[in-house]
Amino acid sequence: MSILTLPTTPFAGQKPGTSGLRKKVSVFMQPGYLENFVQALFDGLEGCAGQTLVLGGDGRFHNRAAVQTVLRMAAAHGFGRVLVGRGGILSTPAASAVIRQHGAYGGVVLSASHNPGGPEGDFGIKYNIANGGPAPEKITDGIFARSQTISRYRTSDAPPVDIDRLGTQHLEQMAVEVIDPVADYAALMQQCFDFDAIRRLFAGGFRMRFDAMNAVGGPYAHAIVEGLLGAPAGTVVNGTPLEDFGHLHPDPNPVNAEDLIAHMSGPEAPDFGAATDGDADRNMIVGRGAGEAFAVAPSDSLALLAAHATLVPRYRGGIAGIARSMPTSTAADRVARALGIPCHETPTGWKFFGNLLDAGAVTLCGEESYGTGSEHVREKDGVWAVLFWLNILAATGQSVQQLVQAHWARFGRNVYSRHDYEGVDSAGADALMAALRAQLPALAGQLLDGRRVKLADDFAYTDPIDGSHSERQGVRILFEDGARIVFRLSGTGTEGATLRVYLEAIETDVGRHGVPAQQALAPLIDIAQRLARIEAHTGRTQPSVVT
Ligand code: G16
Repeated sequence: MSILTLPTTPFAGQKPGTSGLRKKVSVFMQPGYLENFVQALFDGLEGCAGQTLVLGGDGRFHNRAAVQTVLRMAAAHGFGRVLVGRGGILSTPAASAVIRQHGAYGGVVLSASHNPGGPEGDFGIKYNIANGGPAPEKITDGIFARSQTISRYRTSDAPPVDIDRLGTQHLEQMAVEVIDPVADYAALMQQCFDFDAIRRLFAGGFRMRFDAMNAVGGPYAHAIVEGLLGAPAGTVVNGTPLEDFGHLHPDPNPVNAEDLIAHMSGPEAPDFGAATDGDADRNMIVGRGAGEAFAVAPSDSLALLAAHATLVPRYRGGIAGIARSMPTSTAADRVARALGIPCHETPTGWKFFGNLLDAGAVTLCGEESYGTGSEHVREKDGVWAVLFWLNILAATGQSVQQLVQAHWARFGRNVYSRHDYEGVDSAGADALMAALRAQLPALAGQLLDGRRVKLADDFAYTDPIDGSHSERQGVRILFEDGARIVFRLSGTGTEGATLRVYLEAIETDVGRHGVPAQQALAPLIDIAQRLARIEAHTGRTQPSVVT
């Protein structure tokens, strides 16, 4: 065991409140940088001696080296056992499942989620607590505070562990158990869904394209979709995790997953398309439309899963409630009303769902950012969402498009879009938000292009379970007709600032459900650009990504 000195400058710029640290690989490779975070983390974990830690990542560049660093430091801090996914691989939801299943003290997940990987890309580390969910703010704030003051770290001098060999080895006194990264997770999925029905669906010729984007969803999709569910070989594409994701940006949306969209267009398109992101917690669902792909908006996906939940064995008895992040459309609220269950509105970030899930107050959760999940783990879960859709498709015999259109006909359509202005100057973005906040008191009751503002505020949230309070979670402008515009700055980017503008309008006229979202939302887009003076503050006339 050694006690080594950290470089004098601690890591800088972790945003307090984010669930982990995400930076360029080059930043993470600075001597002592990762060690600083891990020491600050372990210093705050009381009673971890003798306990079990779960460890794995999404396989991106630097994953293997970081696994060894964390293993050595865990041994020096007296952990009794570390469960590490073979090859250092564990998807974020699988890590959550393993933590819960094995009663672990917590878990370290190495991932920068949907951010690009490779030597020029991003790396990240996050800590999950014993319930399997992201560490709450009091833990992440503590890590950050300690990281600024510590000057040493404790590590083992033992040689690297062979993380490609299943079974138990020892690093000093600590047992290192290399586990199959898929096994526990696949068992959990079989408890959730009607695998027989989905198997029959595939056996009947149903065709699917699962694009794992060269990221960590691949091994799970291969084992479950092609293995356990009998989908033909080739159903899963880009299914081997690559250190640089094969230069793909593993953030499944119609822009980054354009190859999937292309395959879902045209007469040869399979029946169902799906993609997962870098660490397989996000998902995108795509159906086959009339000659073109039919991409399901994540907010609609959450609402539709909730409306059909009783078709799925795990949720056969009904769901207790739904939670969605504030910028996510209110489509789920309509379903909740119809089911007579609560729908909670939380700030952006999966960690805000944890208390509600632990308390049994909600069963399903979702976010506009392609994240959907349930009480089965404490993370959003991309492969679970895809299996949920497959279960519904098998149970109803309908297509994705038929299901969504029927949903809109019953509940109305929440036409939705997100406009991202990526990599803008941080000072300009901050000034934009400050100017918007300053306008809020005067906005209520105003008529903007014929729409009356019902409420304009900066979203604040009090957790109904533990009373913790979060402020300044995004500017929202709610109109009397149900339309909404939300502005917030991303918490996950690593370059400059990203302004997100979320736009939503309610369409109850079935005859207008086919109008393209950008067209239907044009008046709101115009209001948003004017109100926030986006061009003046950012120099941008157009968003960089529209989803
Ligand atoms: C993370 C959180 C998500 C959240 C997203 C927001 O996603 O886990 O719950 O919706 O950040 O991102 P942004 O602040 O950029 O809008 P992930 O997939 O990066 O872990």
